[in-house]
Amino acid sequence: MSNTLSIDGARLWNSLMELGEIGGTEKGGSRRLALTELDHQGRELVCGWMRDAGLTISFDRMGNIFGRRPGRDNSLAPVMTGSHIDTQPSGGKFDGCYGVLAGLEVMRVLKDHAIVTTAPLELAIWTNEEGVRFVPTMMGSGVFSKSIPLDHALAATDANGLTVGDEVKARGFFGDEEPGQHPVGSYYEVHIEQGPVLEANENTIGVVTGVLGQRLMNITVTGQEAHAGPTPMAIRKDALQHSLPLMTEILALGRSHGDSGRATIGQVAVLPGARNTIPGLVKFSVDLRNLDRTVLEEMANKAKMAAAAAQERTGLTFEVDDLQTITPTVFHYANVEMVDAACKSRGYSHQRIVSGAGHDACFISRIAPTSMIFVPCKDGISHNEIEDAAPTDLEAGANVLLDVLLRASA
Ligand code: HGY
Ligand code: MN
Ligand code: MN
Repeated sequence: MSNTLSIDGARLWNSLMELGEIGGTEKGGSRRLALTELDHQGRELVCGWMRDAGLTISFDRMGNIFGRRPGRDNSLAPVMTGSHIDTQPSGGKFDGCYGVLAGLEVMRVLKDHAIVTTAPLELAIWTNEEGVRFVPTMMGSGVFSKSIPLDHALAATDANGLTVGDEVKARGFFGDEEPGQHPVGSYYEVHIEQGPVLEANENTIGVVTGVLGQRLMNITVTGQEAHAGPTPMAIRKDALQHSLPLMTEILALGRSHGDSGRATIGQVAVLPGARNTIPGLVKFSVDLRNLDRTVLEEMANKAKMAAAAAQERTGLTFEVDDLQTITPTVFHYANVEMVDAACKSRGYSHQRIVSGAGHDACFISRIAPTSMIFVPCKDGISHNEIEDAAPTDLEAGANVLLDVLLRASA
């Protein structure tokens, strides 16, 4: 494989910075929640770049966007790359966007050099990967891979009662294509690691072999609102007071279930939210992860049992809402080896790594041979406005993607 061809790192960096300005935040991050006007503006910008790079754009009913580059034999299933450009509420410029724009940069380089592959290439932008405004998470790729029913996804509502279906139509990224009708020959996604491993080991590339599984839940605790002054402590039905021990127990699950165990409570609503009213209702999110499917199930069961025991002990109501189960992912050996070979041929320092973060590649790996390419991010920080990455690492990851896409579509 000749490595004479390389991507234009400055062009990639400039596109990342320009996209990052849409929904730009004070500390240099981005806020473009899925299917908001800002997400729409980001999609419009990137679709314009995709057209300029010679791609033909199509959408499916989930608002997933596909940019297609024809090959010599268009009867072949496309080799696909992609990621997401929706962000966390206080997200960074690189999570997801790097994968889309590195894929775009590959298409730009191939156009610059008038290179035609045998199989067609496609660049995908998946709808609502982050699952912040609308649950379930990794929604667009989940529906595309038939892991999430389309109707369930389109009916998902945000805090204001707006549905995904309404918002996809309103933003004009609604296509007639049934999600998943699109053949995929193989899929490669490049992403920042979002953790500390590559930087600590001073490796440029992570050859991703798999992804932790996830169990996402909401727990609602119902007590009784009462006055904070006259109500003695002994007779209170304080939903927050009785939520705290359960939250502590759930977080401890992340530390007691192996190196890949994770437990996070990222959202907590305390109602009615008045300083001098005893909380009658608390609703909180639970995000459990593990590489071992059985252990993940054990963690989820322990969380549910702890909630049931809390209800027994306190007399308050503890309701567990099982939102989403994503089984651990093992990427395809041949695709992983292809990434590894590309790193060796480029002389990039690299290592095998498991992803703690979920990615669209998890779902796409259920319908097509898939692997991922990681690059380090500064201090391993992500889902944070200060998220940062070295231009040289971003360039290296995109070069590996270029080599892998060329090889896979040869
Ligand atoms: O939650 C995740 O791992 C991803 O960032 N959606
Ligand atoms: Mn991501
Ligand atoms: Mn993310």
